[in-house]
Amino acid sequence: MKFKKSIYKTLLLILLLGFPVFFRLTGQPVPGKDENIPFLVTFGKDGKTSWGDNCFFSVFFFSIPKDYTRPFFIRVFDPDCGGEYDEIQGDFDTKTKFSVYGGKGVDPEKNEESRGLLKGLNYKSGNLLQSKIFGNDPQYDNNYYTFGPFNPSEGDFNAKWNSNMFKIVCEGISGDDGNLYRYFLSSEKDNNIPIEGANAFTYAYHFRMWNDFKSVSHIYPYIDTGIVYIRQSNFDWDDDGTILVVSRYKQGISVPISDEDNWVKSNIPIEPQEVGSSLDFQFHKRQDFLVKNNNVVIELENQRGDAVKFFSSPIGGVPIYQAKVGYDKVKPKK
Ligand SMILES: [Ca+2]
Ligand SMILES: [Ca+2]
Ligand SMILES: [Ca+2]
Repeated sequence: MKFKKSIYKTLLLILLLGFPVFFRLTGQPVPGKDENIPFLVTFGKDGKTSWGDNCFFSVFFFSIPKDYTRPFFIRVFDPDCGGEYDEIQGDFDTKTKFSVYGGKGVDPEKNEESRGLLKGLNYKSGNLLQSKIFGNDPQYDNNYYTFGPFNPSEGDFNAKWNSNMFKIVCEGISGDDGNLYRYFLSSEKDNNIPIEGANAFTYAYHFRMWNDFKSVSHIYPYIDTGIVYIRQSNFDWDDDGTILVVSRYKQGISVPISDEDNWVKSNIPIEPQEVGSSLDFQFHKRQDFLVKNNNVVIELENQRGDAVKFFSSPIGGVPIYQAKVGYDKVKPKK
C-alpha cells in the first residue's frame, strides 16, 4: 500500500509542478497578479538615480505560444507622465517612449544584448513594430493606450519555449519625473483578455513598492537547469524592511538590502530540488515608519554570470515552503 501511495504522490507532484502547468499560465498583466506590485517605474533621463531608477529605461518580453495565431495587443496603463499615479519632480516635463519590437534579435536567450542589462548595448535589437512618445497627456492619464494589432508570426521564435517572443522597451527620453505604468498582453484591443499559455518576463525589474505597511510584494525568478547559486542585486531599497527568499525548500533566507542610490549584492545557494521551479522573493516593508514612494530595481544572475528571468506568472505556480512535517508523515512510525 505504501508503494502505491508514493506512486500517487509522485503523480500528483508531476501534475502540480510538471510541464503541463506551463501551458495553463496566463501571465499577461505586468506586474502579475501574484506579484502584488502596484506599478512599473521609469524616470526621465534627467532624473537622479537616488530616486530609484538606475538607468532610465526598462525592457519586458512577452512569449506567445506557437499555437496562438490570432492578432494580439499590448496595452499600456497610464503611459503618460502627469496627473494620477506618476512621481512629480518640480513640474511634469517628462517624455516617455514606448517601443514594441519583434523579429530576429529580440529573443534574449539567443541575443544577450536584447536583455537590456547594460547601457550602451543594443537592447533595442529586433524590428521596430510600433512606438509612441507620451508626455503629460490627460487623454492617457488613468487610462490605456493600446499597441497593435500584432501578428504572432512577427515575433522571434524560441524553440525551447515553443513561443514567439516580443519585446517592449520603455525609455525616459527627457525630463526628470517618474512615470508609473503597467502592461497587459491582450487578445482584444479594448479589453484585457489573457492569451492562454502566454507569459511576460524581464531580467531587470524596476518597480514601485506600495505605500502601505502591510502589503508584501513578490517576484518569481525561474531556476533553470544548471543553476548552482544565484547572485541577487538590489538597488535603492531605502532600507525599507526585509527581502526574504522563499521556495519549496527555503523557509525564508534574508537578503542584504540597499539603502540610498546603491547596489547591494549577495549569493543565494540553490538546492538541486529547486531546479525547474520558481523562487519567491518577498518584499516586506519596514513597520516602524512608512517609507513612501519607494522605487527599486532587482537583477539576478547565475554562477556563470548569465541573467536569470523573472516571470510575471510564476512557472510551476507560487512556491510554498513545505515543512518537514509533510515528509515525516510518510515515514513508518516506530
Ligand atoms: Ca519635472
Ligand atoms: Ca504614468
Ligand atoms: Ca528607492
